[in-house]
Amino acid sequence: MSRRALITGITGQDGSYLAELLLAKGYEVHGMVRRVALEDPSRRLDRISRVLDRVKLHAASLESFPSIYHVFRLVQPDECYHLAAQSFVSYSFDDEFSTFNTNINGTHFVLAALKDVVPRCRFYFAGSSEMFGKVAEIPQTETTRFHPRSAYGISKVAGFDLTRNYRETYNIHASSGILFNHESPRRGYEFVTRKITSGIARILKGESTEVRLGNLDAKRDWGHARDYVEAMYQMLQQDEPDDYVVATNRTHSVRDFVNLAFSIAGLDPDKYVVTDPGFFRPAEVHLLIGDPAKATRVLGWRPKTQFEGLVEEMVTVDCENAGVSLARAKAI
Ligand code: G4F
Repeated sequence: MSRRALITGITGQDGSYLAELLLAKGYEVHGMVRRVALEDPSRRLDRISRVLDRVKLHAASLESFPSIYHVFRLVQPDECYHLAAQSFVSYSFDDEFSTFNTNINGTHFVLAALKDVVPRCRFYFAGSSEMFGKVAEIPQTETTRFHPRSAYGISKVAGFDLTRNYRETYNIHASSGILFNHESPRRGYEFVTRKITSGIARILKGESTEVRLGNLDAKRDWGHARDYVEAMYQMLQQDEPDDYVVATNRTHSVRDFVNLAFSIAGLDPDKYVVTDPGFFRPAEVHLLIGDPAKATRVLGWRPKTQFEGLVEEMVTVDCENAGVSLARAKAI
């Protein structure tokens, strides 16, 4: 009988890649989605359109314990990947309250339902490099002290602690991935990488003349989401649950991303990129770079896509989607 996986946040970037991976491995894949998503499939289920006929979706809300409990009773999963969250750091400065509600209570509800209904179900929590915040050491590892700089980062530390607590207290097979930034052509438009690559496509199409950005000096360890979901899967295949850094061990500034993306499109960033103080954050995480040695040693995981390939793929796909030929763009 095939194994059953339940993914919260299946409609997001990571959820869509993970659903594809698990289906390819023969899993029966279930997704927990908000009711509004089911009512607006063309927009909200876009990322999982390729697999929509092969996954089973269940309406539930991270704000409602009964709705989550009901889905666990119905699905009886062997593995649960808890990816759903308010994941935009910037927004967490505008609304700390909803970020805490969704990310902390939501994680607690999922863990509590799992413990009650399917205590042998393996659990994955989507931790984040934002937990390191004002970094205590370079590069960051599983033992680096957390110092979050936003409500988002704090909420992820709480989720991480909840996950470890359920592991130690209730003997749940619960693991956390401390994932550094991971991008793809399926990234949300509000995140800086997609904002840049989709902005380039709009410029080439003649629909825009600029890309407005905040802090270009922030540095991130950027990998490809498709690679990172493999690490999530591997964590739940281990005999013992544990926590793992998932990163590339390379860091680049936002400016590096801008320069490479614009050069791929044959454009001069100085003509189009505008620095806008409105996009600066009240507290910034200046430098992230992760050491994935433990994930490599224990899980056999390595990033397959490097920074250059990631940027090229994102620019290319956004231009294709906009109907702009990159070859022609370069000739302009
Ligand atoms: O793309 P970002 O919004 O991602 P951020 O804040 O690093 O968070 C992402 O990665 C985390 C993992 O470390 C996840 F946990 C989290 O859910 C999310 O996926 O911003 C990246 C950097 C920041 O330093 C930001 O200040 O880009 C800088 N930036 C500069 N201009 C901008 C902009 N960010 C955004 N979103 N928009 C700008 O215009």
